[in-house]
Amino acid sequence: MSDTTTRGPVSPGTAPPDGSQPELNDLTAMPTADQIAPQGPTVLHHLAFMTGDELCIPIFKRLRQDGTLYPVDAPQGQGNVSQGDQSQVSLPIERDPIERDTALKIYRTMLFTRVLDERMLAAQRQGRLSFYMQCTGEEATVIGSAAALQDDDMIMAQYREQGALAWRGFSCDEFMNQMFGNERDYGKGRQMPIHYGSRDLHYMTISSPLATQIPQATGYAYGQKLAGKGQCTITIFGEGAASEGDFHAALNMASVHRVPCIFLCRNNGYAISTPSCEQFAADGIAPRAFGYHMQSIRVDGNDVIAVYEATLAARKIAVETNQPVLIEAMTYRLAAHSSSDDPSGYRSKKEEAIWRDKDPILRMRNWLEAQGWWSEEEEKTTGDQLRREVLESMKRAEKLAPPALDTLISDVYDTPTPLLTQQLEDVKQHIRKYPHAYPKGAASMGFTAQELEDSRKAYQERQQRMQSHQPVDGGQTS
Ligand SMILES: Cc1ncc(C[n+]2csc(CCOP(=O)(O)OP(=O)(O)O)c2C)c(N)n1
Ligand SMILES: [Mg+2]
Repeated sequence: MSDTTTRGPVSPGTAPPDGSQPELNDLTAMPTADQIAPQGPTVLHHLAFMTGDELCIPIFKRLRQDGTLYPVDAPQGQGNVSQGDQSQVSLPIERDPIERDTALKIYRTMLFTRVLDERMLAAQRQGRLSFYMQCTGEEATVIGSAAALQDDDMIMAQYREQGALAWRGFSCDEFMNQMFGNERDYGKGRQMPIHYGSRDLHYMTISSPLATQIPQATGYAYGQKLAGKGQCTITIFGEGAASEGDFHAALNMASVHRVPCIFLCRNNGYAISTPSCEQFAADGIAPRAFGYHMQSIRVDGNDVIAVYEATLAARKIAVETNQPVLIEAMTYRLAAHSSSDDPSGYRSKKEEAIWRDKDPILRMRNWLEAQGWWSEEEEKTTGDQLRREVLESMKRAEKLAPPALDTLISDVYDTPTPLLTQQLEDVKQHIRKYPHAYPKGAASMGFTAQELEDSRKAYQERQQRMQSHQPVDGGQTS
């Protein structure tokens, strides 16, 4: 027995059936339950529990690994984004999926990101850099999505999305200055490597506490909606971060307040050593959107065309109808979690090999070559040129001085507090005593190379005297 006359509860974020925008907080403008077309039985007179397994979320794929395209299947809509019925939105897929110049720029950015990752991990192993995190294997998700946005849309990322920043034009020198924390680092050397950010490029500075950027993105997108300039925000996060409460609060608020925000989850299979099968019992991240009455799509994250088209369509929905969208990109973290991690302790070489065969860069290269847009020769020349660029840039950044010591206490208070000022003075005194132990800090305080050398020798002599139990003050005892 079923009853199809009523349907509820109704989300207050649901648009009126006439397609007009409800005023915020104007609940009288919201549709009532009977205005929403029922789609199935809403009242049952027998027990029926549901788990969500009734839904099977497919994966949107466009590109095979050999570079050929899958034939597009129905339905193909006319590109209308429905305001009223949000149950399904189909947008047309362009026949030429990505135009040539954009495709080549995406590919070069993917190559740059891979080269940067290789060189910086090597630099960390050589002791030149304290820490690094690779995007390896996830370049299609990160760069394909960034490429589908407008340049002034906001990006709020997690930490593995250097490719999105490179896409926006962050230079190799800017990456290096951040990683080496030198005087040109926008963050003034206060953060670990990989905490990039650029106000000019609309890329919020990375913050490591997981998921903090997700509710911030909802808030930022709300501001964009109020500003009415047709911009949106994308927030990118891992499936591990989606276990934080912040994720749920962010989606709920975004849906209730109808904000133009794209939530892009990189489901790369792991949160450090925890495989996704141990992270959640349900079918991944995509279905979580339904709990908030949001549109959701799952894409092959190693398929740059699928990611690009899904993000393009999500942007259209977000900006034209002020609705948030969730994208779950299925991909794989080919590298270790970070330079401090060793995945051999928790996953097999066989598993890694399976995913190496699905390399997103190789897949895109195959497609570009099939289009006649790329060649073996260009691959080699570009690879050599990128490796040179990264190495030269690294050498430049390493040589630059650190930020001036006084900046340690600037930017928080208009006038630093007496305690902070005293602490800075203590640091300086300590450096004056042992300048050779803090060569960069000492250099920024005006110590010459000769003075550092003298300090080092004096220190060594003191140490030797102490080891041979000679009095430090030259034998004079009181
Ligand atoms: C609030 C918080 N808890 C724990 C950590 C430690 N931590 C750093 S990265 C990470 C795993 C995140 O996994 P995921 O979100 O899937 O991103 P991925 O590293 O796979 O890209 C954890 C637990 C943290 N940085 N912040
Ligand atoms: Mg992960």
